[in-house]
Amino acid sequence: MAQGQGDYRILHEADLRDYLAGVPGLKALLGGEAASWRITEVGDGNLNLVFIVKGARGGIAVKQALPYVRLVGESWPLPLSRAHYEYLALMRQAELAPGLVPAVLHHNEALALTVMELLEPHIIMRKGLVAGTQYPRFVDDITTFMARTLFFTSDLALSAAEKKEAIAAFAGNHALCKITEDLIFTDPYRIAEQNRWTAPYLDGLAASLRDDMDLHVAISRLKLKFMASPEALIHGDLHTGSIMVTVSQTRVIDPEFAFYGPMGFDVAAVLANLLMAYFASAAHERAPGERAAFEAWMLETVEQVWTEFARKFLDLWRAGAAGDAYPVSLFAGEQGAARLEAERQSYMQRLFADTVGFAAAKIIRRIFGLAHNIDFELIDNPKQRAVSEARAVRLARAMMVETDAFSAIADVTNAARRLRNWLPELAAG
Ligand code: SR1
Ligand code: MG
Repeated sequence: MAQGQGDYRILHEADLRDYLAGVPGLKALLGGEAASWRITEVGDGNLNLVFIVKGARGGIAVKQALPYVRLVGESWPLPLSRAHYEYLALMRQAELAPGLVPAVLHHNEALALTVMELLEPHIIMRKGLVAGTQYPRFVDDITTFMARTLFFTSDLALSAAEKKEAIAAFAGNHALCKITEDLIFTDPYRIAEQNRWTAPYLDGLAASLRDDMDLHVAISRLKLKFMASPEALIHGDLHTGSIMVTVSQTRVIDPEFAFYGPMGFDVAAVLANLLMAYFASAAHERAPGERAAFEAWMLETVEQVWTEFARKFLDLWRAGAAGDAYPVSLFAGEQGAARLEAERQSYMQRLFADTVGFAAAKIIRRIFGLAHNIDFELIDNPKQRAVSEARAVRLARAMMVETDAFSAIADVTNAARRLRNWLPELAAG
């Protein structure tokens, strides 16, 4: 089928049924008559339509980009091209981290539509964490995904020409980057129409964010790093809502924010969202101590995500980096090997500092910005929710402004543990 820009239309159930029936491979995969296929729109993200389609033989997931931000409506237009970048990223991630992203079965550029394997019985990880479920495969899978996708798209693995071509291939995804630049790195620190928080309890904290110049300097440095550090192909939105899990499988979905950016932003997204799940956990308890084992697992997981990621990334580097950075010819002999190893360690220390700062930014945006997460939102009692959020913000502010005090991942988990029962002073309700 010819795919011109003018061919775009928002697919409703009947159009989607006809469309899928016209794609031979999909028709066969679904099986039976098209009229009998069960089609359900299940999208609960902020941007797109997502349909699950089930036939007599099998099922598929269909994602279509809308020409606007779903969460806000038509008043906020957004380019359909994000579906193209998501498709590109999914294909690249599938090569680099096989089995850790959903298989793409079909893509239509003009309709901004991608058909993927149906992940079943997987659920969105964030929902599982709210329920207090532990995921034993998660650390190994997510660290393999991050180490491999970040290392192999960086200058450590690519030639300079390959890297620049790859940056260019994603450079057009700037509208999605701009969402991040505004919603994460700017709006929570100023008056912005779309900001919201648990009022009135966090009114004082929201106001203090707007006056805190140390924080404004720190977030601005992070924003610049996000805008001007094309280190690797990053997922760009790697929170626990972009990860689907069972206890034995992990799949990373939704890379529509992908571009060449700072590696720490992806690692931070994972850590920040685990930390928020940890701080929300106390308020999801039905009896005191009920979730103690889950919370201990959460903090262990935070530690292991960093340590395993760093170990795997360094192993890939040591195994032989074919990229143009750090030319082998400059590090010959025993002395060269020792200096290169020292350099690898300082590279990881810088990456850790970036990760700590970005994780703080990710936490603050979910508490004061436009897009919140169900870890906190499902806490019905607003005062209890505000207490959990204030604990997370206290940690985040320290991580962003006193980043040097967090030189190892245990510094982060110890601080989180200390804040577990801290009682913040909240504005009166
Ligand atoms: C307007 S989009 C809001 C958020 O949803 C996505 O998942 C990204 O996190 C984005 O910042
Ligand atoms: Mg998403």
